This record gives sequence, structure tokens and C-alpha cells, in this order.
Amino acid sequence: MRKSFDLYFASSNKNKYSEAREILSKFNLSLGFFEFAPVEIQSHSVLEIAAQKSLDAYVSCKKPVIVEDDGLFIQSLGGFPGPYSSYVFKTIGNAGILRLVKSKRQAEFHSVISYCDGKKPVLFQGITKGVISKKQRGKGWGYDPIFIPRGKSKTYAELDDKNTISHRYKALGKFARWFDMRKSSGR
Ligand code: ITT
Repeated sequence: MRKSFDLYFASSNKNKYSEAREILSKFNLSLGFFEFAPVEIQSHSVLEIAAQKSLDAYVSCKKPVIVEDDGLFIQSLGGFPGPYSSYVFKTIGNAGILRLVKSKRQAEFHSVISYCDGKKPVLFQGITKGVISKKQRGKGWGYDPIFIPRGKSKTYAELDDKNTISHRYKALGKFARWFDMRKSSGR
């Protein structure tokens, strides 16, 4: 029989789930996977996209659920690809991004976790600043081979401790502390 969880991660992206599960296990939270292909609204805001994604996910999942919306914001490209990161990765990919980024390489990875249990979604944001590398390094998924977080000389793909510094870790850490407080207060 399938194990049931108190909390699910709804996504079409298993890489995001695997990292989220590992991160939340450090906060003693177990996380089920709810495979879900969200219809993303057109918006410049990852907060707005995440909130709507979690409302839609709850309708299908019918259990307390979190979703995540991410964006890689490259300063010299006016924040591109930002909320369109998934589409841009599937179309021009890392090679395309490296062709676009010339001298100024500053970038930020944003994560928004949205929790929904049928009421108004609750949002948590995590940001990791860094730079875009000059070439692809390491064998990670998505933009991992081209993003070097601030204070490191390696890309996310080359680091062993990505899950302790990433945008995802920061957003999930805020969520886990809130979720725990809410549980202790009996709500
Ligand atoms: P959902 O079904 O959960 O929406 P998705 O892959 O479409 O999955 P997003 O809309 O949040 O997710 O897209 C953000 C894209 O940014 C994602 O597809 C990856 O290519 C990339 N991305 C997000 N977090 C990343 C990380 O930690 N490392 C590398 N790439 C990442």
C-alpha cells in the first residue's frame, strides 16, 4: 500500500522534490511527492505564480501541499529569465544563457514556497546571490552547472553542500520553522 504523508510537494520536477525532501528531513519533516503538471499563470511575479500553483495543487491533491516556483534573475539581462526560467531552460538552455551574458555576471536565484491547505496560501521566499560562470561546470540539473553562489568558487553542480546554502534551502527553512510553530500552537 502507498505510504500516506501529512505534507506533499506538488511538482512536475522530481529534482526539486528530491532536494526539498532532503532539506526538510533535517527539520524532521517528511514529504510525499504529488506528481502534478501545473498550468502556470502569466505573471512577472514568482510569488503570484507560486500562490496560484498551490491553490490548483490543493484542488487535485486534497492534502496539505507545498509547491515551489523558482527563477534565475540575471542582472545585466534585466532579470531575465526570472519567472520564465523553466521555459528558457527548455528552449535555449545553459548554452544559450552563456551566449547572452557578456561582462556583468551577477545573478540571483529566487525560490518561493507556497503552502496551501484549502485556505489562503502562505508564502516563503529564499534568495541566493551569485554569478553566472563563464562555462558549464559540473553535472547538476537545470541551471546548476552555470550558477556560482556568492562566497564560493564552485557552481551549484560542483558543490557538495548546495542543499545547505541554496535558494530552496532558505525558503524551506522559513517554511519549516513556521510549520513547526503552527503545529506546536495546535492550529
Ligand atoms: P514545477 O512543476 O514545480 O513548476 P518546474 O521545473 O517548471 O517545476 P519552475 O517553474 O519553478 O519549476 O521553474 C524553474 C526552473 O528553474 C526549473 O525548471 C529549473 O530549470 C530551474 N531551477 C530551479 N531551481 C533550480 C536549482 O536548484 N538548480 C538548477 N536549476 C533550477
